[in-house]
Amino acid sequence: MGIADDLMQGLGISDPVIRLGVTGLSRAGKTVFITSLVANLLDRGRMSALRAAADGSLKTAWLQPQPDDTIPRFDFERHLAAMTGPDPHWPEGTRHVSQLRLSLRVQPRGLLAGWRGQQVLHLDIVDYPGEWLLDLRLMDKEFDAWSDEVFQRMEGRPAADEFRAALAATNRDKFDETAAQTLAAAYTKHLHVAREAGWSDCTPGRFLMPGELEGSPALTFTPLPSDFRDTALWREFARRFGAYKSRVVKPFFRDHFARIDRQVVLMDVLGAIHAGPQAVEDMRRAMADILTAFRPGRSGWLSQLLGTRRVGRILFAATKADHLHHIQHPRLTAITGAMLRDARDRADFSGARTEAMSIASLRTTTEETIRQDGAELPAVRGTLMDGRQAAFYPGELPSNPAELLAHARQGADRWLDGDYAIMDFAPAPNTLRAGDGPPHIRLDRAAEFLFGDQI
Ligand SMILES: Nc1nc2c(ncn2[C@@H]2O[C@H](COP(=O)(O)OP(=O)(O)OP(=O)(O)O)[C@@H](O)[C@H]2O)c(=O)[nH]1
Ligand SMILES: [Mg+2]
Repeated sequence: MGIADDLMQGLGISDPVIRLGVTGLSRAGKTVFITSLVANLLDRGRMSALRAAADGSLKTAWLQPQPDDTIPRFDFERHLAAMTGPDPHWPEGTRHVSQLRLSLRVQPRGLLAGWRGQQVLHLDIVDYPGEWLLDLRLMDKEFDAWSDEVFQRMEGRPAADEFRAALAATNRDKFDETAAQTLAAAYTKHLHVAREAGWSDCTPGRFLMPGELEGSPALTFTPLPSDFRDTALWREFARRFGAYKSRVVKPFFRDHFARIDRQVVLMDVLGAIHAGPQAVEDMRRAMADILTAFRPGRSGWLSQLLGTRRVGRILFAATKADHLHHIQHPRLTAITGAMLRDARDRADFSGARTEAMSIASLRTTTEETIRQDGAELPAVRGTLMDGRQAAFYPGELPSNPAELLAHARQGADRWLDGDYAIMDFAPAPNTLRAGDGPPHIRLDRAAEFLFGDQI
């Protein structure tokens, strides 16, 4: 680095920026992850696996006004107060994309360390829903093909009958805005209910999180059965589907996705296992679709948009691992890795480094052994959402992930050897020691993988 560069940096003009994308399907744990990561980077007492924190080269971290004037700021203080305040609770679901800038002052290591002064590096963290990446699949589809696909997908999913009933009651030969809104509301409800029940692929993604587009024509359409073809309703919905792609999906990829350097994809793998084999298979497919965004191929609008830019590292993190005793964590990681294997093979990540991990952004439990029918079981204890304390053993994950995934792939509707229970724990009341962030599991290792090489 030359003197001119040093001078520029002293003035804060060319401080390097790492844009860290945080995504995952709805309720995967994005908000809790960002809040805990930032809190643990500000107070680094529990970040020993982040090398720069352990060896002291990371001197200070502080929050800055974020640089993009049109993106809402991630509400770090409010979420942290919810999770670690006197009456700890989980933050609310997120309603829009948001961003936060954390600046880090680092003493460079290596040969010239003494000679080079401290550097400032900005970590811009962007929170966006994974459903918006799933929308990529819509881009090369026409309305009729998309409609067919969605009707196939709808089989066996909840609240589909109400949408079908609304369709049957619609006058298809005359386009009427009120009728369009009724249909869109029934379809959106179906997506929400399916999402709640553990289904992953619930697109169009913006229907679940409309933000300022709520009620706009670009979000007021639904798939239509083929016997609606050439009707007035079909023509208008096909047009709106086109508008959704060009006015909603494309700008997201251009303005947010294309600028990301490092990415974490959070996955509620335990939640899907609990929901059953179909939810696991659906999550596997959704993840495969999400991965195509990171390997867009040679042609097509996305690769034109990205040019030579690529995400350098992608972490796939199974969240909420505090529901399991640590002796089961390797199995959870293995299942997560296996779930992605096909997708990674298909997507061929020659450019990016990827890794699978099991983490808990906010640890809510302690471990203990419980006795049940004469057996000793490795359990976890925490505070339930109603305030009661409970110790709980969720069942034993299979040692061979292929077994579990094969079962899911065969379309089974329940697991063979018992169900995997899951319990909702509330954040544990805790008194943080000075210098410590909130308790977590392997958040420091996640940070080391994601940007440890840059600081
Ligand atoms: N036990 C445990 N539960 C977690 C953890 N992280 C998230 N959760 C649970 O998962 C829920 C969703 O977490 P969020 O961080 O709000 O998820 P999100 O991906 O931001 O969700 P949306 O914004 O609605 O898409 C929380 O309300 C908690 O119930 C964790 O580390 N441990
Ligand atoms: Mg959120």
